[in-house]
Amino acid sequence: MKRLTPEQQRFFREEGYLGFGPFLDEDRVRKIGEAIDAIAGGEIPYPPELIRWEPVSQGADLGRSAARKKFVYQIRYPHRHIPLFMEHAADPALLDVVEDLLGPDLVIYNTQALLKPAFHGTSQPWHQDAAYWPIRPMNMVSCWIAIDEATLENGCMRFVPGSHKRGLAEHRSGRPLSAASGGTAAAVQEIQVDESEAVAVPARPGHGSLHHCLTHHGTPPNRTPHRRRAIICHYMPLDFRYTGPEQERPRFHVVRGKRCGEIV
Ligand SMILES: O=C(O)CCC(=O)C(=O)O
Repeated sequence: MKRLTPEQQRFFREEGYLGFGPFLDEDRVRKIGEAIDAIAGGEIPYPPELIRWEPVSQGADLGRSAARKKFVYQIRYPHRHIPLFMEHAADPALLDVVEDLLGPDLVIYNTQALLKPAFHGTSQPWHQDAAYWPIRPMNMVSCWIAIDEATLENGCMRFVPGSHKRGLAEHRSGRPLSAASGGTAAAVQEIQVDESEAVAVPARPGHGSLHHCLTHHGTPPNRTPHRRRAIICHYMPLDFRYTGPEQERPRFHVVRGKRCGEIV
């Protein structure tokens, strides 16, 4: 046991999620926030196909940094492109928490920054991460950390407790995604849930939550003047199998355990 109490581990096993914090101190939150803004604003080079835009951005002048910052909702795989995000994903303090849930050999599946701009940040419909991911067994953990205060009003995480025990549900395709690649669906995947079962997990900056890849979760839209940014790392144990098309297979970083440092 590295960082979670037996009660926190039991809660995660039973409920499929866990509110946790702090993960990050103020300085780290500020640096990650600045890097997210610099990518979103086009101030540092970033592969354009890895940035996704709010549906309301259509017709906007995205050449201007301020306008871009209002419309980016997803920055994919920042750990592969910016050292600060690799440092974050491999931060021993984070890995200690994840090790308590997944065991000693940890691999990064993916990272992303998800932004909900003020006034028009769209919802992330209810889904299970495993519906997007060509990885088996379905035993992965996501570590979601707020960069700005996340409330129910501006789009904090919501989970359906215990839903990870119900297997993979059939998803339907919702709104199209602006750029899709690498074993990821071309449209937002969604499921129906009974919202009366859901719990919200608001988070202060630097705090957040962990969830299992089968847990039903989603976030409401942001209609407030307060933007909501988050940095998310997705982890899996070393004994994973990639089941997507071989030509699209990414290379995954081993960040802890017996093959730490390898790319597999
Ligand atoms: O941050 C959000 O809006 C949604 C996050 C999410 O769906 C995830 O971390 O899997």
